[in-house]
Amino acid sequence: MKAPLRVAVTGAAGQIGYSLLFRIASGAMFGPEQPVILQLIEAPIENAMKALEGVAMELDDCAFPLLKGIIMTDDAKVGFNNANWSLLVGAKPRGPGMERADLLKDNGKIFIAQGRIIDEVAAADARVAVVGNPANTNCMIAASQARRLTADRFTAMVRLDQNRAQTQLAKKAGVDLTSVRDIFIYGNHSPTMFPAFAHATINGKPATSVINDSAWLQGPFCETVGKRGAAIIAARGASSAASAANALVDHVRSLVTPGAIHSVAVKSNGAYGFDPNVWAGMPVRTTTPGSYEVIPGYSMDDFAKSKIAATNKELMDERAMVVDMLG
Ligand code: NAX
Repeated sequence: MKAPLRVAVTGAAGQIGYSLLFRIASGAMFGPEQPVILQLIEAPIENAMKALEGVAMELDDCAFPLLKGIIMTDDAKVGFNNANWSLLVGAKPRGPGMERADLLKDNGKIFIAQGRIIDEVAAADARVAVVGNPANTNCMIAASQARRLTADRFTAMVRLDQNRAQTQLAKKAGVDLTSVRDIFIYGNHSPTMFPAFAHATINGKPATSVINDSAWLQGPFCETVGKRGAAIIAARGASSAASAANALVDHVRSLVTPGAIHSVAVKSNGAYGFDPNVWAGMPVRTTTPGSYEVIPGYSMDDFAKSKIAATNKELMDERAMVVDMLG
């Protein structure tokens, strides 16, 4: 039996947490041979810790063979201690009438503190995946605090957007979604993201020739993927949670699977026209478990370049709003 992995999860009593923790404990994230210890972190507020106790009772009641321990805490130093993976799901939601700059700054404080503590107390092989919004910028902020851990250890999730795009292409083409490959998300996890349909394939052929409808690809396709989160809120009265948890399972599973090709928001190396200081969605190939390389060389036409310029600008604007907070 392998030694258990320590998986810290913030916002563990929230909506996404409620779908996520059971998937981790069942083996969906790290595989059926890998035991885990869940280190659940909540905000230091009474209701959250009480709700967390209920979630932990349910985890106990699942009798997951791979679950070797549960830690519940509102102290980040305890929660991130020796963590191999830190999944940063908890964040402050945008309140009514709140300016985006204030949201960025309020969350910035949370991610500065968490970045510092992870750098201090997490395991030597620590990896961090950020979900809490604005995810790319929160990830950049957390990474800015690290002195021991290198920037490549900090990733943000754009996998939900990739999964959404894959399904939309499959539906339009009338094929099984497993026929759709190499659909990558560039840029911010926000409506400006760019699902680069020109490189996607359907049954091995270019998606653009199978679908053969550039007006749909450039218009409704990009819009549906970019605004899917809002459509779910309008329909469900609550933001996407199960699909977001599922995407985080995919994000981490792909990052621990050498050879996997997938979209991850990583520190830009200047590729594809992104500013080198932002965290942007890119196509990556996992090299060794937890490590990856950006796949270079996809050619971008004028439409793609303009979409990437817009999402890069948004990321740079977000960075400018918090730059005085960075380490
Ligand atoms: P909830 O409001 O249900 O849960 C958030 C939880 O985080 C709460 O229990 C809260 O007490 C906790 N929390 C807040 N501050 C904390 C702190 N400093 N330390 C530890 N815990 C803290 O939100 P939920 O629906 O679970 O969404 C969580 C985050 O994911 C939000 O920021 C949301 O915008 C973001 N999303 C990101 C997505 C992505 O693709 N990157 C998609 C889904 C989701 O919208």
